[in-house]
Amino acid sequence: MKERQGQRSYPEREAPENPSGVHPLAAGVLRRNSLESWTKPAPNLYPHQWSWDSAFIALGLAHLDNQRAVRELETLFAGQWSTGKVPHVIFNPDAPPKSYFPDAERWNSSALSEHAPRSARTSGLCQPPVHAIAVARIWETARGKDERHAERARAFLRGNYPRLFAWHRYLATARDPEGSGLVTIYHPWESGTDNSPRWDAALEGVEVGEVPPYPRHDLQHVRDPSERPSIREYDRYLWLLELLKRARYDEATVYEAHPFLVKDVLFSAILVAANEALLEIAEVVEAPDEERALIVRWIERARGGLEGCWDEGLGLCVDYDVRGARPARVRTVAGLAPLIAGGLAPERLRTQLGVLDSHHFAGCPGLKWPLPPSTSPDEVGFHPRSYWRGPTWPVANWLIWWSLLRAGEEDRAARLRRTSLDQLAEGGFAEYFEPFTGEPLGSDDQSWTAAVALDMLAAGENGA
Ligand code: 9WN
Repeated sequence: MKERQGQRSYPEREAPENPSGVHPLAAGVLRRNSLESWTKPAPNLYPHQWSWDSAFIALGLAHLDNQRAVRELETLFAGQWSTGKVPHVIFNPDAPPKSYFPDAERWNSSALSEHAPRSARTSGLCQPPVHAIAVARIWETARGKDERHAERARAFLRGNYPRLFAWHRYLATARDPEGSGLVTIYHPWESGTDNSPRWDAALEGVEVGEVPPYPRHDLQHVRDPSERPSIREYDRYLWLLELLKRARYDEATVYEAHPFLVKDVLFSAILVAANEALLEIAEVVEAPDEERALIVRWIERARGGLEGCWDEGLGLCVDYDVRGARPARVRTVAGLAPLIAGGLAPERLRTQLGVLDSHHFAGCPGLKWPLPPSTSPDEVGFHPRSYWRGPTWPVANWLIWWSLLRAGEEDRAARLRRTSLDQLAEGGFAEYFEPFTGEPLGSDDQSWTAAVALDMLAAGENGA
């Protein structure tokens, strides 16, 4: 990963339509954050490679430069653990000192676990598995071009499929020893929605011990500390990390003693969608029938598991705190997990769409844009400026938009797409937005924000 910033120039392709010049601006964000074979999630706040960011980035890059999208994922998968786990961060040895914490030394994963890769330094956690969805997009964009492009993409799929399969198998086994169809996370960072009130009750049950001192480099990169998780939350994050280290990142040991084990419905739903993408990939690479049958079983089992987390009163799915043996009844966008997992009966789909449009989410009076806040404004844990406690996140909008298309809800998807692009045309490629004022928050020039805009633009008005 020895590269200098800003070396890439992506061929600018004419976008199907281009509200207020979003396309060249989005391509510019990815170009500036690019380090040749991978992309920083943000210019300063996140100087390493993050797992689900890279998957979203590859989705956007697929439309600009298919081979660069391939390299993004190849670089990420080079850090895969022998268990199949794709780590949530791959550390950039050339990142400026004191730019992000916890750093590679704090994780110390290669010294602690025989399963960690030797060639790259990584964290010991994982993040939602958007990767197969990105790989499928690389294939879809390449096969529409000439045979040379298609063959190169096919070769990538052949090489990448076994890695994707091992990743999904790890999630279906090590992360679901109960066979429930639902993925267990060990840390809020694994959810990708770090300080969401989804985790408040489970974190309350964690008794924080002696945490070695740590810096908050992240706070240098935002205008106001309230945009980032609080010190209390960070103490818990760092304590959980210490416990995972004591367990040497060993799955069975973690499962036995770790105080934070939660069945994450959003993670599980993304895995269903990713398994559908994996089936498409399996078809292209002519994977063995047994593997395809297993993927189908994972999909069915997970849809069943999500059904078991359905909360009739909320019209949402809710996470399950394994340690506390109770559901986390909180209204957040993660509750749209059934919509994201797909394959819904018409009645269930109607309920989810009704909740999405309702005053709890996109229909909340006073919103700047009719886009769902990450946490419903009527939740006690809601905070309009604090990270996943309320702001609108463009990646979440992308997930919902894409799920609406898959559910055959083209008109609704078109409206959401138009609104999301308008938000970015006005507010830029912020990490997230204050839902009532529309103020851009967190980092500017966030890569995945630019990437999802490119994917939405490429799809055209009808998601074609
Ligand atoms: C911790 C990089 C990542 C995203 C996560 C987002 C945030 C990190 C942090 O940034 O998490 O992993 O420092 O807050 O919550 O979804 O992948 O953009």
